[in-house]
Amino acid sequence: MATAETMAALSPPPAVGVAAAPRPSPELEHLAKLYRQMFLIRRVEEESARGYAQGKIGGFLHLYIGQEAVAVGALAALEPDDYVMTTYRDHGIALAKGMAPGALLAELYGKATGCSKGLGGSMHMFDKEHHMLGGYGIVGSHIPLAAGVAFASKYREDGRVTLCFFGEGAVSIGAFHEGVGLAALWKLPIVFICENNEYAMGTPLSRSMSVEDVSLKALGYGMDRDRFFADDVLEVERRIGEAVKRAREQSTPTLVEVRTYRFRGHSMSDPAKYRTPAELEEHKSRDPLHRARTVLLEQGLGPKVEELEKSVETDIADALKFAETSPEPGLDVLEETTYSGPFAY
Ligand SMILES: Cc1ncc(C[n+]2csc(CCOP(=O)(O)OP(=O)(O)O)c2C)c(N)n1
Repeated sequence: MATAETMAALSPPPAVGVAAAPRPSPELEHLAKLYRQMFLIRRVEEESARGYAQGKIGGFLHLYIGQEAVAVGALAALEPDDYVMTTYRDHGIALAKGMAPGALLAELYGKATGCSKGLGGSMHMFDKEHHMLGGYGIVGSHIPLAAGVAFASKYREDGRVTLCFFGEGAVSIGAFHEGVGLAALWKLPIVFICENNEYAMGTPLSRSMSVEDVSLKALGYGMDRDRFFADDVLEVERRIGEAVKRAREQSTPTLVEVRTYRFRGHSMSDPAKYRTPAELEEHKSRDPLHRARTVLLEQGLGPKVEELEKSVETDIADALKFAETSPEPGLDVLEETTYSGPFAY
């Protein structure tokens, strides 16, 4: 069942009429598909929060609620074989890249069927099949690694693009400048996406950077840049799509600053008292999920919305059951991944 938070934000779709509705335009069908992905991410995150509160999930848990349009819009602009790397706030991006909700929830539950065999947890969503090259816990650390992935694509001439997501807190870290500088110098097929959600833990951007327009950092490296709000998932797809096209066709990198907001604290242990309720409400009133849903309802797609929300609830129930009933990793995995196997020497 959807939580009170989701249901309060999303009013029920109007009752299904008897007359057959005209077939929606391809653009509306596409918006419905993206809305389903955003709704799935939000519901997975709500269930993760619930599992954490119940003590079923250990370690850290950084939720993506509020930022869904960034992952869904950006990944809609990719080809399936393209690569993605991100931070510890990785659940939404992993799902948008195609990871099964069951593999994600099982990983959170520390189960052997999780995407990282239950050994990584929330911050380490990795999915080789879908080219999701992981969430990383050290701020900024994956930015040079992502440049390396893009270098490999250029060297192999495989035509793939890498998307590298990070928060605005990473932009003052040395690794950001190392990765971005080399990508510009070597003209790598990569798009750097700064998800500016205004806070790095409890520190607002205005207290950590002298220039608040993050995209201006691109100028110092002679790199293309863009900057926009993530209220409209289709606009995110379009704008990231332009950067992806440049990367694929001209092998030039872009720094994109996407303005967004997280509705929850930094992690589950953060009550987010550094911001006012009014500020939070202001951002919630621009919730990208609500916006996409309103467009769909206004265009007469109420029955479709109802159907897809129901199908998400079924997927979530199946995924939760899978995570709950899966076995924990055995001691044999511990030895194999520590003393033998591919990393042993
Ligand atoms: C190198 C390093 N320094 C500090 C930390 C502790 N830390 C974890 S998350 C975080 C804030 C990062 O904020 P931001 O990059 O804006 O991403 P967001 O959490 O907002 O998505 C910090 C300082 C860390 N993980 N790595």
